[in-house]
Amino acid sequence: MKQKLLFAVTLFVILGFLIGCAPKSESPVLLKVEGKVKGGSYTLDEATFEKNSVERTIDDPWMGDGLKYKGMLLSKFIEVVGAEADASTISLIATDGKGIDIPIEDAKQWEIMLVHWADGKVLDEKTGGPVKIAFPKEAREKYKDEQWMWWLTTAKIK
Ligand SMILES: Nc1nc2c(c(=O)[nH]1)N[C@H]1C(S)=C(S)[C@@H](COP(=O)(O)O)O[C@H]1N2
Ligand SMILES: [Mo]
Repeated sequence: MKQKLLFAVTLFVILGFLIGCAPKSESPVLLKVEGKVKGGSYTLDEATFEKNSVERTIDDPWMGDGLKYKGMLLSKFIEVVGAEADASTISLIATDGKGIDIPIEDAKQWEIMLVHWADGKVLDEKTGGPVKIAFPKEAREKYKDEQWMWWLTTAKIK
């Protein structure tokens, strides 16, 4: 009886160890963040991104009005990546080398969104994924249609 118990306990310990060592299923990287962030760099994965995401109905000058977009607001992004107190600008860079600089002041004032889902589906290359930027109505005076950058993969906090 004692032996059986010992066996069961040993099995449990070994199983626990194996489960603990199993490679974690990794969440895909959405944005590499560099510059003035805690620790010098930050890798924003999809799981963390989703946890901090919100949904908004947005009129997209390129894709149409009233679209259900889900993503991270830039104000949240600054918090999550740990932007340093003296940072003033978020520079977002796309795979084609194009980019946009957004003052952190604007990010605090307006709900500027890093979009990763549209109508429940992940943005693909055709629709501007993995991440594209979307501006709310109130910010359109400053940010023109041409500045709705797609294919964002890097952010530099300056
Ligand atoms: N990453 C990225 N986003 C971008 C662009 C671009 O070249 N690269 N072009 C912008 C401009 S100038 C326009 S007019 C629209 C539409 O681009 P298109 O005419 O190439 O479809 O996307 C905007 N977003
Ligand atoms: Mo354009």
